[in-house]
Amino acid sequence: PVGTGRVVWLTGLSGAGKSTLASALYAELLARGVATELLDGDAVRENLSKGLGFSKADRDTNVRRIGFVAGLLAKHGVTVLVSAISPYADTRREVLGSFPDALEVFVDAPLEVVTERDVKGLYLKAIAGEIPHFTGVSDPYEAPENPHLHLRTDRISVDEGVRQLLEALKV
Ligand code: GGZ
Repeated sequence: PVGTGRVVWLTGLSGAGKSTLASALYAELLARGVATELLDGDAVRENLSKGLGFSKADRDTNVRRIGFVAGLLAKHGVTVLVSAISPYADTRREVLGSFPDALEVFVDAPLEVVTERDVKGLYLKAIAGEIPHFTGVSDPYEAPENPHLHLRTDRISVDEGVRQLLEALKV
């Protein structure tokens, strides 16, 4: 069906829980028969954005590419779930601003918590200076000032996060 699908844009630090929430929401939407697609930072960087690094210019290019693909999908009525750090407020504003009803979701856990979780061991390396431009450690993260949804993943469960996302989507 051609129509306008929603774009749900999850932004936050590495390890905050963006991918976990996006994939749980994706499964739930599929189960409800909602046409949906997932654009995950990791998968995008392995394919669409292969070769890009983590300078502001490269991150912005990555985020704009994701926005472009999200637009193509949304045009066909697909609910698009984006999971990418997308650390710069100006670029998020630009890309999200191109969708009439995009939801900006701040997936938030304090730096101490994500450093403690350190799912991939990246924070330990970043703190040791082995990864330059690591978001939250040696590179900026500009938190959304007025997100549609602010999920504190150190305080709520994945199920509760998904519940709030579904409520925000009104599905
Ligand atoms: C941040 C980095 C970096 C640096 C590698 N800074 O948690 P992850 O591992 O799986 O997801 C992170 C991913 C960041 O890609 P994004 O496309 O989401 O970033 S952005 O929106 O800013 O373009 C992380 C890993 O790549 N990673 N180096 N320096 N995260």
